[in-house]
Amino acid sequence: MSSPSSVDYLRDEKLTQETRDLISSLPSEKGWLVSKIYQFQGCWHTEALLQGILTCQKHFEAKDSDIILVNNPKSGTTWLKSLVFALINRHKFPVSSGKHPLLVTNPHLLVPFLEGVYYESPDFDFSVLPFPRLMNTHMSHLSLPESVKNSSCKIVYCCRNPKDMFVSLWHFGKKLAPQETADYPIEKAVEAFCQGKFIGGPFWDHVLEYWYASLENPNKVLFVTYEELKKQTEVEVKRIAEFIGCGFTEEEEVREIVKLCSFESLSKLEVNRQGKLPNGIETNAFFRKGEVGGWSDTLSESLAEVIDRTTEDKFGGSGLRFSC
Ligand code: PAP
Repeated sequence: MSSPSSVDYLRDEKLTQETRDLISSLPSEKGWLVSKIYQFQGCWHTEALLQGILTCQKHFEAKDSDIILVNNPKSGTTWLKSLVFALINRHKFPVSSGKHPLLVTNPHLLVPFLEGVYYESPDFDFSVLPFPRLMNTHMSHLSLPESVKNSSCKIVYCCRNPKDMFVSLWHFGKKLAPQETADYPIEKAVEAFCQGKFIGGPFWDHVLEYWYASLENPNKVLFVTYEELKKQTEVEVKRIAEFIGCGFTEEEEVREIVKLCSFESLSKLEVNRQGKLPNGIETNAFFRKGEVGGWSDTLSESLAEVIDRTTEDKFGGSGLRFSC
């Protein structure tokens, strides 16, 4: 075992011989957060998530009606899961009933994480999910299963500014793997981040792949940002609803969903303050500050500049910019 962590994704106990053989041929690095990460199809992964991706690539059959939420880690997964779950189920579970599943269940348990489920339960039958199936992944565009690319399923991609994303991951890592991260200097973590050598990295390639996919095929990939979601949540939620084919007619419904899924509402719920996911992660780890520009309390100006410079290098010419 490579990590003392109590979280499943950071362990390697369920690896198949096939994964072990592949891993032995891949470039590897001592990771920030985990003792080793491996490069596969241009991205760096833990052994567990790599196995999940391989199984997903082999077995997942997308349907035209599927909705797949995609992002880099710590870029709005929990929020997007709750918003899209609430909007596609708004007739089945009206927010006004006061009995919404989100009031008693953490969003990660309502929307399965493809590579996580395929790691934990390789035989999981995705056909049992209610229609339309809603799932999420952190996979790069290149690594998506062929059926996702070839079907008419919808992809909603959420991007977050890299400094807030880094800081969110920095604090999440301290919660998840306190021993491994205790003596890890933030300067080294910024360096690893800028080199793309962290779980799910490189950040920039991930974003750019989906950015260009959204420009090439706007009916297939919708590109949203955490910052715009914060600034004008109702407008963005309506845009997502239109894109996945269930636009709103009632203003009231949008407002109720936005309120239910806000950081303030979700983070106060018992299930998100005291719960634990089956993989060992405490649900409160997904709710920290939920702010735009909150990086400034953790990153020094010089470290922020290092990330800014890398962003300019990588995003130059793409048309993508971050205001914070
Ligand atoms: P994941 O990729 O591991 O699932 P993810 O949900 O993307 O994590 O990221 C968590 C971040 O989203 C946290 O940001 P912070 O560390 O900067 O605070 C968390 O606070 C934020 N977050 C969670 N829920 C919401 C929400 N309802 N609204 C806004 N931000 C949220």
